[in-house]
Amino acid sequence: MNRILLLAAILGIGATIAYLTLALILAGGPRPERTLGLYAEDLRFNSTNPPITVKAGETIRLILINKDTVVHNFKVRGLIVNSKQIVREGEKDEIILTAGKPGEYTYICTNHPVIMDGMLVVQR
Ligand SMILES: [Cu+2]
Repeated sequence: MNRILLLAAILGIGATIAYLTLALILAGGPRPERTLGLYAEDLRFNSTNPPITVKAGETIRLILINKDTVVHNFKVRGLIVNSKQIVREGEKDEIILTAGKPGEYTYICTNHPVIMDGMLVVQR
């Protein structure tokens, strides 16, 4: 009887470890090193479309918050940014961005690319 209880306990611990490992894998992906707020308001990002500077290899979280009544989004030209969701008024979206090769890239709102554009600077 004790052997059955021991076996059940071992199986239970094994299942728990397997579950936690799977949870860690599913929650994986790059961990952001810092978070930046990006407000879309009056057809600009943060009033002036400021440069966003990151180090090569750094992962940042961008929180895009729409304060306008029109639809905005965020995209970096020439880079695969893992979210291009359109954010409606009052909504926000989170973008995890891992900087690759050093250089200067243009970020835009694809709905208003002429006036909602700034530089993403990836430093060495
Ligand atoms: Cu826009």
